[in-house]
Amino acid sequence: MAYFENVNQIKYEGPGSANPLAFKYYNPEEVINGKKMEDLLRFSVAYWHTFTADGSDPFGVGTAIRPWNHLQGLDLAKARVEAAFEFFEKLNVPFFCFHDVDIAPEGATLAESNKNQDIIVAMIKEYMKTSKTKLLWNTANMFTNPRYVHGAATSNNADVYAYSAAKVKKALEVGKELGAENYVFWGGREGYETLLNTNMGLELDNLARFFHMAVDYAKEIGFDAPFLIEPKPKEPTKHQYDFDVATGLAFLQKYDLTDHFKFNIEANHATLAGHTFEHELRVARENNMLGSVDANQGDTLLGWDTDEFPTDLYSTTLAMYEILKNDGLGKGGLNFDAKVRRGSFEAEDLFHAHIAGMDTFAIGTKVANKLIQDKVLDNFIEERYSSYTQGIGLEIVEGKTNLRKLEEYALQLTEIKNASGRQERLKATVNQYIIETLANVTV
Ligand code: XLS
Ligand code: CA
Ligand code: CA
Repeated sequence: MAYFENVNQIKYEGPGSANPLAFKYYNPEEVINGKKMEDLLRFSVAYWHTFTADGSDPFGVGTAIRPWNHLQGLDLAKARVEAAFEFFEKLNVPFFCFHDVDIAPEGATLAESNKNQDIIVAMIKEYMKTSKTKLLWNTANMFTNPRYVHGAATSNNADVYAYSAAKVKKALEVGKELGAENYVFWGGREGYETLLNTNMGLELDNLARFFHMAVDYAKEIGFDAPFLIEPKPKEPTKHQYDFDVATGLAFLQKYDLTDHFKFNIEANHATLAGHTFEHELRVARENNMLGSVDANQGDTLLGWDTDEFPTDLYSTTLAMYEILKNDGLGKGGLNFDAKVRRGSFEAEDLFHAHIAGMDTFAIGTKVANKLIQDKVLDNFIEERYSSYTQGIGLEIVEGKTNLRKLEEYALQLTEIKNASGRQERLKATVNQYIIETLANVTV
């Protein structure tokens, strides 16, 4: 049965195409700097937003019209798998991601939930035999069920901690079974609401113990996918422990976990933390910790995680600049952790949204690649820091000086000359590159 019968295979038709159900800029076969776009961008569909979510919000029930809406329980779960693989194929997307509870209904007990999962995982595995679409990452949802009211691996309740450990154990087994490229930990309720009732030290120590146990178990079962922490500052907790990349990194360093983890960076989480998307990517890149990306965008007028599909060329350009400078994402990818708006309730909108996101990243990639090839920013930055390539600057970076010698030097200075940072000029140059790239691809 076809779930999306009004939609045919989505193809690259180029910028001149008037067909809304076609790629205008994303050409999977096009080679950018030696790599096919498909292999460079590694796009992924988020199962939860695309097949599980229904468009409900705190003020209203779901609006999404989906061909599986009339089903329930395991029948619903199975229909979603069928629909998912039809969707992946029509969109020609190489990856997908899921939480345990997205794919299979929770049972009354842990054993029952695991049994439901086994049925659906077997079905997914069967589909994956003939599909080109692979699993970018999976994860355990430890935030929706009321048992996580006080957290999961940072709960005050040891029974909840044990239950969460069992969920992760199962999720690692599922990841191995389906050949997941990565495994993600997003700690939505790993944080606190008020310090008045919180033992922060114990919670953080317990979280680290939890991660170490996960590392050990993955090793034991031979699941060698990189582990990724996905930082987010808040929502649903008031303060989440893995606030941003820098905070997450300090945690990993303190608890001797840096060898086993990298980061999954989400654009909307970056902006919620008061950073730009590219800031978080840069911090990860500088520390060799860039694992994967949740590609979406927030809304600066709203204070929450809106998970919109990325359509901002400026943002995708600067994000891809970091990713290309990182020499790609390795085993990571660009996962559309993004949902269609509540008003975009038709199934066809799922295609339009992904096409928009893929095209926006394709353009961003082209612009970023050109900026890098032409060394526009590199040359400026090199010149800006040139004082460290000679004289006293060289002595500083080579560690050949000290406060006494620097004082001696400073006392002799009669005039200190600074040069302009030329921020506005550089921004105008980036605009020029975006406009020129668009002009060159337009037929
Ligand atoms: C929620 C997070 C979540 C993670 C996976 O804000 O983005 O969806 O990506 O648990
Ligand atoms: Ca995410
Ligand atoms: Ca999010």
